[in-house]
Amino acid sequence: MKRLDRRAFLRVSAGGAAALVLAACGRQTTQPPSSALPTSTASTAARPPTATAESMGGNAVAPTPTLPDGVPTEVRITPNDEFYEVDIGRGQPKIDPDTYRLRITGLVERELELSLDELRRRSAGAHMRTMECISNPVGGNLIGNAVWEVIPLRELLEEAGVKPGAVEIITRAADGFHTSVPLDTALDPLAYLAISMNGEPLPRGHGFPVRCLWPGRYGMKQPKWLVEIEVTDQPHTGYWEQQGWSNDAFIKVNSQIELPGDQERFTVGEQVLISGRAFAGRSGVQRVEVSTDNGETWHDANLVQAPEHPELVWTIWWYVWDTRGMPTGRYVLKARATDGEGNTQEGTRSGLFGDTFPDGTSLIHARAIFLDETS
Ligand SMILES: Nc1nc2c(c(=O)[nH]1)N[C@H]1C(S)=C(S)[C@@H](COP(=O)(O)O)O[C@H]1N2
Ligand SMILES: [Mo]
Repeated sequence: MKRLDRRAFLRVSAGGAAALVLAACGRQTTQPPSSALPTSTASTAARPPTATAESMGGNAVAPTPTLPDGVPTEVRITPNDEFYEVDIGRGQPKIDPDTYRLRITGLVERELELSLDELRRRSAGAHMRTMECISNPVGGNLIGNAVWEVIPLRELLEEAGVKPGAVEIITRAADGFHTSVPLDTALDPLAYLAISMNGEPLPRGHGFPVRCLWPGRYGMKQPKWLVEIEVTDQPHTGYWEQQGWSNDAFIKVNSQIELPGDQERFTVGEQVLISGRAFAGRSGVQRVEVSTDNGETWHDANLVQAPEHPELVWTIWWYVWDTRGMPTGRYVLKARATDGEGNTQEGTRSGLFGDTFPDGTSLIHARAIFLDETS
């Protein structure tokens, strides 16, 4: 908990005495308890260990601004009909659930052929997981978060009995799409097959009846309409990989500003809520910083993370910008995230496919807003 000193307390008001709020800590659940919100009654509840009532200024303290509306308190789920869809454009297969079979073939002791009912019986319950496309551009929407009912792939591979010499699994889909991941990814206890999405059977556009959910990799490694898993001793080159996209497809640390909107106008003195989402690979998001001066200075944002395996779910972040006393004009807002291995987003250039080719982008998202005179 070394990071606690730097991150556990967040200054949400300016002036001589700041209200200090218990904020995000590392990768744990960070929903701010409502009692720690900086209302006038709660502002003394979460005070840094070093501050005393006297040093906080007693009655001379300027009134603490209340939090603006819309401060996120939980990790958001993307409704199925708003969840982005990417496919290779050969039409979305229509699979009959009664005759559907998932085949596990190749370097195994016993090939398996599993019906949807047989898969359902192996369900390990519902788990939250974020999916992002490798070609999601800076500030883009090719990312979504859902609760999926899952079957751990590892158990199926153990049932089939993986033979020595296996290095990868090739995953094949009903639309002709195919890709592969190393065997150790397939055997990761968090490598799942999904059969439902946000409480409904997997929608057709998202791979009915079965899709893959692998930890730490972009969507291109996670087939929808899955029909075959072949265990192999030969490295395989998948559909997008053949066209030059990354074979690893490890998710790069990235973040998007969602609020405020681009070119939005505020009045000097307002408490401006800056918030968005961040996502990273297997190590998760450990920090998000916000700049209101085009990257000159950075401030730690509050993090709101999933209670279970937050590293595999997007991190919602927020920061309240106190604009009292700021000059009027145009301000460039930026957000940058750092993953669990210490990789921090940098740079703002934009190249081919929004700089996503061939292995995704980690460039910083920026947004301009305006501060106008108080009327
Ligand atoms: N069968 C099949 N699976 C696929 C694809 C595809 O074209 N066909 N596209 C992949 C890509 S590039 C992404 S980003 C994700 C998108 O999943 P979604 O459409 O459910 O968001 O599915 C992956 N799985
Ligand atoms: Mo993708």
